[in-house]
Amino acid sequence: RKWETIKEYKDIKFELFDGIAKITINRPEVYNAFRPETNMEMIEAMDIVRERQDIGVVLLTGEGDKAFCSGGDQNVKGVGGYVGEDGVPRLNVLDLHKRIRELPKPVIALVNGYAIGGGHVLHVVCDLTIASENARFGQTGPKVGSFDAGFGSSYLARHVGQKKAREIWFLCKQYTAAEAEQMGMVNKVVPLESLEDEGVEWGQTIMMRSPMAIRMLKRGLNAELDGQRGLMEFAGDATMMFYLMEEAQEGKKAFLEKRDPDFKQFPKFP
Ligand code: 1HA
Repeated sequence: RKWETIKEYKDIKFELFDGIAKITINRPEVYNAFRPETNMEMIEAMDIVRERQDIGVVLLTGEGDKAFCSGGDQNVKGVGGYVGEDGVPRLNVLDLHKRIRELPKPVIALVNGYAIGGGHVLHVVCDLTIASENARFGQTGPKVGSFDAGFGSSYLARHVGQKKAREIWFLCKQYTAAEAEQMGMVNKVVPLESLEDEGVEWGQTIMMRSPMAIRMLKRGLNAELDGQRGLMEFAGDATMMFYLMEEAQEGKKAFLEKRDPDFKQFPKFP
């Protein structure tokens, strides 16, 4: 399989194959921990995916066979956030969470090793998770002086239930891929050497489905949990679909032609 580079970055690889984008966190020396620049690059890559018509699915993974992502890079954890080369402390992985959530295309986490701390949250936020047999999952916040009470807690609880979510966060234990699958936060476990193949196969299957149907399902599943914000995304797409209809075009045409619109011609479905 020949992955073609979409854009060169420092901390990530951003590649394309058959309509499937792959974002790989490429900092294996720190178990793919992220620093502010890593998140900025992933955010930009997600924005490119959003704009490109030829991309339907994203795979998110980590370089090597040790880690998917070990969370925030502890070497640059400063006062008020993780400090980038510009000296500014940031928690900008939260902006990446929002991008993943709002992207009208599925994001599949391919967890190839440790998904720990902020790295665990990252897979939680993705639409689907496929894990290799060697993957290990867990939170560390209360052990290392952090917590993610946002999607990392509330959305996790939707996957595994409130009791398990509290156990994961309060005890900071690690869980095997099999345990994570049993808990309902992993869709499938495969051998490490088949992880990418499985991800590409899922991606290709999704690419054969109706993009609008997939989009509206993601919006609807989000909207139930995301309140007014989720409703806004759902409603935005309803407007987009309305604009595809003759009925919406009639309103615009009548305005431009300085006449009353003839909406009577359109059906009132039961
Ligand atoms: O909670 C948040 C946020 C909350 C709200 C808003 C934004 C947030 C943003 C981020 C986060 C967080 O991510 S907090 C949690 C930060 N991460 C961690 O606490 C995980 C730290 N790492 C570990 O617990 C372990 O390394 C491990 C369970 C993943 C693996 O253990 P293992 O197999 O014993 O390997 P280890 O020797 O510990 O690590 C391998 C190498 O990777 C080490 O480097 P070396 O000594 O070989 O040079 C280790 O230092 C490095 N490494 C691992 N994780 C990190 C790391 N270096 C920097 N940062 C890391 N997170």
